[in-house]
Amino acid sequence: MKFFLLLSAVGVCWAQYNPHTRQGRTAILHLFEWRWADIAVECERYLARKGFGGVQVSPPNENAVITNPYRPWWERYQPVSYKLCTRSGNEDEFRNMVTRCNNVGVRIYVDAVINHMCAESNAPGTSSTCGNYYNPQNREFPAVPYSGWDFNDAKCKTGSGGIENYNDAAQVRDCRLTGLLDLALEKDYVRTKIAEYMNYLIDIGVAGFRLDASKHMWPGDIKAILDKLNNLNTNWFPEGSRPFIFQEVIDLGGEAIKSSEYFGNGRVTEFKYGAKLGTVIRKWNGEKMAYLKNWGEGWGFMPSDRALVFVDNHDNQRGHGAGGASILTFWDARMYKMAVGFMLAHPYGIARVMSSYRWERHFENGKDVNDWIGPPNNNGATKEVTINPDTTCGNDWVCEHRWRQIRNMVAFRNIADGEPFTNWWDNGSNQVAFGRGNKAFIVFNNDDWSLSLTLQTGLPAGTYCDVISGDKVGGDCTGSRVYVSDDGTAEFSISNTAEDPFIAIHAGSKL
Ligand code: QV4
Ligand code: CA
Repeated sequence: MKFFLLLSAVGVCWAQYNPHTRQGRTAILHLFEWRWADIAVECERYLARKGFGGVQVSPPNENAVITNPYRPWWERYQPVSYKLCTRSGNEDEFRNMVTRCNNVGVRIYVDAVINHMCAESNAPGTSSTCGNYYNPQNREFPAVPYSGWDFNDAKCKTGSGGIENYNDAAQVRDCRLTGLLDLALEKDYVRTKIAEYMNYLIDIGVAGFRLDASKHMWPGDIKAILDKLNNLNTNWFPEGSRPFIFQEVIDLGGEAIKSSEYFGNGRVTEFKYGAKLGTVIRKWNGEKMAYLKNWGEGWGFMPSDRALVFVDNHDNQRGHGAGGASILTFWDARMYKMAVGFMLAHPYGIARVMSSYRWERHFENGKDVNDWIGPPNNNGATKEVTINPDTTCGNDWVCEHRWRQIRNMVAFRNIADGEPFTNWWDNGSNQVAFGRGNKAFIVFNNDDWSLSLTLQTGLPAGTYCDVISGDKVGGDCTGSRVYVSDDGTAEFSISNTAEDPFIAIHAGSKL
């Protein structure tokens, strides 16, 4: 029995489904557009202590510098080469970040843009983040090098050369996504160049990859690239560890391409999660929190052990990609905190927390025409993430991950890890509660009336600090307290007008 357990533990540790987070850390964090220098110090001063498992970073490879509009965030999804220089920093800074984060047990996952190079419409020249020459019209990317042979121009069968119909899997994979030059991933040369880039990052010490635009790549081509990857760097990871893989596939149903085609390669982003949770918390379409009782596979989501979940991402928080108007973001802070709280309390999937910057939104006919605005910057140079005396961030960095309610739910998820979903209660409407074994318990009131009742928590008797209204500091609670009786029950009351209409307690918040 012991031997079997040991074997299965090793199996889990090897697989591409495992984020290789340090024991007792679960959630991952997207530090969108952060500089490497800021991420390094954030790992050391905050993330390790607060129990974050790892960080998804913006693409580290050279991209086209776009000046019309001026330095949009999305220029980073237009590769020019695999050299490591971007607005986030140079190669030395990247290496320094990976080392420092790993040394405090926080992993780094790279956003790998390997489906395409930059858009055909960019002018030839050296307007790129490392200054390398490229000529998209001639398919010249000498810093890789790629040439005309390495693109899908001949393979794509649409008249425009772009994707015209998402019900045709071949054109989704072989044609251009919004004008982006589509790489011929069936060629061994192209696979090798991409694998060299990813192996370079693995050897530096990254723990895995988000594979951008995976829907636009054949699962078999992705597999052929992954088969060329090294094991993780043994300075920080056990011998034989495979890189963590999560593939960006937007599958809300009704298209030719299904998430399940990608399960063999690694995890897949579950976009239904944020779209549905937003609808429930907003109480749109007759949805209510009571229906969350069978949240997860019960809602038609992919298997939990294949899913990477999030409330919002860098695309759909500004109307790109999928999810639509139901997506909750920091702009709707009250509902957002509830949604992120629910996600982190619930056992389904690997959870990713979003950390954003503020931009000036300007809606015309319901669309934000400023959806392109890049990170806070001085003449294009990304601004430092400064920290205010109250621990929030300055320079227009939102730092949702530093909001008490979110940061404390990351700790809740760590403590609840591996515990079953238990003691569900609901009022048939938008008041719900559930526990995680005998480790943690959470109660929500998203109704228009107050909640006041006694619930079975499953927790040992004692006094617990609510980690939503405050923290446990020393032997005291800075927020409200919950008294669990010998029989595991406790009284809860939550006003519907509270700024945060939910309460969460766990083994680590017990006095
Ligand atoms: C424009 C026209 C095109 C035309 C082209 C001609 O709109 O019709 O073909 O010019 O040159 C930007 C612009 C876009 C522009 C294009 C090329 O928004 O208007 O095309 O560049 O210059 C991000 C942004 C995109 C951006 C892209 C590249 O979201 O707007 O395109 O970066 O800079 C689908 C996919 C999914 C994708 C999602 C957004 O299935 O994979 O759309 N999500 C990922 C990333 C996302 C990124 C990409 C994929 C591409 O999360 O951030 O797109 O790498 O659902
Ligand atoms: Ca493609």
